[in-house]
Amino acid sequence: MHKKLIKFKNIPLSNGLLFNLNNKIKNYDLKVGYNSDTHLVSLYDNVSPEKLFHNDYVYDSSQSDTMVNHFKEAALSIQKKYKCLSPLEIGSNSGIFIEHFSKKNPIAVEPCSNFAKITTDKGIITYDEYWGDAISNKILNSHGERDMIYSANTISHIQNLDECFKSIYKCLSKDGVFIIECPSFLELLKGNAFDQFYHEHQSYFSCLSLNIILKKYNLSIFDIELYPVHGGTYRYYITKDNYYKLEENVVSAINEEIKYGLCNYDVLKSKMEVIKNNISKIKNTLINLKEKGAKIIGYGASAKFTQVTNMSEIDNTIIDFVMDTTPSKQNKYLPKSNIKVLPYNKELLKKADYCFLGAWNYKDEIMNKEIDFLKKGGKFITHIPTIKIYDINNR
Ligand code: JHZ
Repeated sequence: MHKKLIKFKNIPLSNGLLFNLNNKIKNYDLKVGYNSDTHLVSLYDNVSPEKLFHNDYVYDSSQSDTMVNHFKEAALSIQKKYKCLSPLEIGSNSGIFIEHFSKKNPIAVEPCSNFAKITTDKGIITYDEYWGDAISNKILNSHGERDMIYSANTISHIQNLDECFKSIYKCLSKDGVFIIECPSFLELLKGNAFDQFYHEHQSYFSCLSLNIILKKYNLSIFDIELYPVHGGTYRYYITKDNYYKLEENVVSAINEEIKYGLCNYDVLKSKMEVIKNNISKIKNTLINLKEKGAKIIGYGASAKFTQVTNMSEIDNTIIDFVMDTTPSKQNKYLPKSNIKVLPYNKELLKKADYCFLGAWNYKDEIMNKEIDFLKKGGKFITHIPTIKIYDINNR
């Protein structure tokens, strides 16, 4: 049974940056619901995938050292564990995972053609298509079954899970392994990371909900690892027809989720109240600082930055601009808040008393890089798990 959890009204697309302030923006309600049969929390009445993932897509995973290292380590560790003679990545973005398989004839699927081109330029056969029935048939016919299918932060973007998992089952060899990485819903709730709710993120998987859904397709999670990236990410190892033996850590992960209350609608509802409260606190803190004359800038124009500013009604009268290293985001404006994205430049930090850390998930990486700013009295603000100000003494 489907139950409503929370609705955020009039939210623009988090990566829908504007070329100029005359551009028309479209806002959509962001509706989050809970399915009491599968225990999956997901969006309903979402916008179409074509509006979200297209040839002007701006998110580039290679802009953060943390992610570059994470995906390299993932690629090496997976190749140590499994043969990986016929790897496939679904949602390859800038290719920072699949490029480490270059000696093994890898294949990539990436619907954003600007990023598909980047992976192609790295010498990897890349199909710029949405994952589903058509592309899985094409891959099977042209290249044969895959013994390792990897997908990070993409399966949680796919709206038609039925077609997605049927296509995986079809392409995966008998002894193949299907590996999904995506933020853990348990960690999202523990960290109050409400800014992970945005239109791109269709499903907020827990180990429990994902396993229930996979079982309908004769797929199941047999191993699991937790990584700190994106606020707490699970790497799920999935087998076809129970080829691999179930590890105890999967059972423990599911038990922890049940104990926390991920099957309990009232617990989830009460967490939504905490989130609403935090959103008001963020708004009040930033407005108070601004009223006292503070200069506030943003650091890292992540999708989460767009979400937190719009959810807490913070705009360019409060945050002067946001710096980001991603060329395709620079000199554009964040939708609705109208905050301008400037190319990263250390000198710009000198204009700020406070730096609002949109990319809170890279707090350590960024604070280490900007230690001089802190030493000179600058402060960072993070909003997850709750609003907090860091200076040189408490970083
Ligand atoms: P970052 C993306 O979310 C989008 P976002 C997507 N929907 C998804 O699923 C998640 O990832 C997992 C910049 N930056 O990685 C780079 C600097 O400028 O938190 C990025 O624009 N300087 C696919 O957008 C942004 O910050 C730096 O030193 O929330 C971070 O975005 C660093 C470290 C980052 O993902």
